[in-house]
Amino acid sequence: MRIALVQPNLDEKHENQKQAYGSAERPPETGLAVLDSWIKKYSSQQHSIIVLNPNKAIEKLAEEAAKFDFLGISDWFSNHDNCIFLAKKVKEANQKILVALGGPNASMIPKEILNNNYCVDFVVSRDGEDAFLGLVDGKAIKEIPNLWHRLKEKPLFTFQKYTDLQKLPLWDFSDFRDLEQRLSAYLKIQNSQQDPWLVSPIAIFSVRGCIKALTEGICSYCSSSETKIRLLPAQKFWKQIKVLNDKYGAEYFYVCDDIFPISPKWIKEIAEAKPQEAKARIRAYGYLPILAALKQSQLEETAKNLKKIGVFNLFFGSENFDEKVLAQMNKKGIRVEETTRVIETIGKEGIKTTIAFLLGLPGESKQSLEKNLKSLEKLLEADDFIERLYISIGMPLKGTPWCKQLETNQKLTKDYKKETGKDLKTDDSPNYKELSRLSIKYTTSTTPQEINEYLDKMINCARKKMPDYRIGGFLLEIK
Ligand code: B12
Repeated sequence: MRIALVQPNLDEKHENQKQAYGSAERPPETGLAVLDSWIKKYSSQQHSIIVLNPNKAIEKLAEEAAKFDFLGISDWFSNHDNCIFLAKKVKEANQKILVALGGPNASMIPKEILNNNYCVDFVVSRDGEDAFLGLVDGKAIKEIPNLWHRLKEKPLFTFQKYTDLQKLPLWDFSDFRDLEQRLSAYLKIQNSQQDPWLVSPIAIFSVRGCIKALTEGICSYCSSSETKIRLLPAQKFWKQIKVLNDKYGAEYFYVCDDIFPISPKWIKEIAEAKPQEAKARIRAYGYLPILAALKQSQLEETAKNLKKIGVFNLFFGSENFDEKVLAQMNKKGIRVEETTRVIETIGKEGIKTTIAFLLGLPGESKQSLEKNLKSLEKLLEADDFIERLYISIGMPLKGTPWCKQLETNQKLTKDYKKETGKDLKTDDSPNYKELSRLSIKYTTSTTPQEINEYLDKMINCARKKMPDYRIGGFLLEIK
């Protein structure tokens, strides 16, 4: 079978997203590389797979994609309209082509996608490896895991299966079109020793699943967490890095685990498994309550091991310093003083911090906004340990507990229908600006104007400490 995979670029309506990197260019997609390597290793058939270059006009991309027998598209909320446009166009040009959507957004709204878009044949929820293999090998639908289909008219799910990371082959970008060009900005910044935040790194991973979601439940705004934890063997983590070192000279990575330092033991294991010749400069996510709960000596040891691994920045989603606001999102916070202690301890090992705020969550008030501003001011006093700020207005992404809660608010859904002409429950391409605005109207005691005001104040406060391109976020203004 001739197979094409692609992750389209941002939809026009989401082009104002700020990634907090100097360039909007992204390196080749790890998720698609992983799927490609899985097919090569486990398929009984001879397939040819190409990962398309998304950096061209979407109409051109559709023309190219229509020439294949199977098109797999990686769907994020931020590129969903482009995914659907592509699916529609390829089906118009080639009625025999099979189109499957996977990725974080498709995983959350499979029914809405299949009900609203007849150009999509299948939706894969979460782990894509075995579903993709089953589809391209033509297995019986009922035997394919994680698959949404509409063989009996309405969307139905087969069964859930988690990929065994021990079985994961080492992946590379050998089937990516225009690879040299797609890696050029990344390699240029990396090799000229410029500020790493000028370009997005290549994503790698050591863990699938979120330990916070497992132990405390999923954060209500999160669209990507899973409660089943799987670890990549530490040696394999380094072997993967070595492949990327040797084939492409890539050394700058984004460990995309929901939480990388899940425990001191895990971090120690990875640090001790590091081969001398492996080269890695890594940004990763941390969870403050886990690190703050460690004894100071354990925290210091973990910081040393993170440094040995090559971590130069941990991203902490503090989100909001008002406990009540956080509690509504099923998240525990820690106080500014504790946050500062953790940031300073890791900072002494050269590991800097990205801090993330989410404003406009249910329960937000003028007082809580003020508290967040004061907290940021205080945190930024801690030397120069915070080097990057991610600040967003909360978006109730479809499929999250937060959005499901809003769907039960009749006044809100009525307003949403009036403004957009669509039913929030069945919408697969929500107007998130409108939805955020309505969430603020019905679940907070503040206003969009007040939130914009505090957002500006917080951004201006950060500007005194960091260049503009290191400040980013999801929705940066609301009317
Ligand atoms: C790395 C990353 C980035 C990198 C991307 C680098 C790159 N080359 O692609 C950068 C920094 C550029 C980035 C930017 C953004 N990101 Co980002 N990013 C991630 C991150 C941390 C990891 C993605 C990854 O590589 N995972 C590892 C691979 C192996 O997993 P995967 O891609 O999910 O693929 C698996 C399955 O999903 C599935 N699958 C995926 N696609 C397909 C397709 C088919 C056909 C099939 C069958 C299966 C399948 O199979 C794969 C193997 O199991 C995720 C969070 C996360 N932990 O996943 C957020 C995430 C994907 N990003 C997100 C967002 C919102 C953004 C931004 C809009 C943020 C912003 N404000 O700018 C931008 C958009 C950029 C753009 N131009 O499109 C959201 C998407 C939310 C959603 N519900 O859609 C996520 C989930 C984070 C979050 N929790 O909010 N991001």
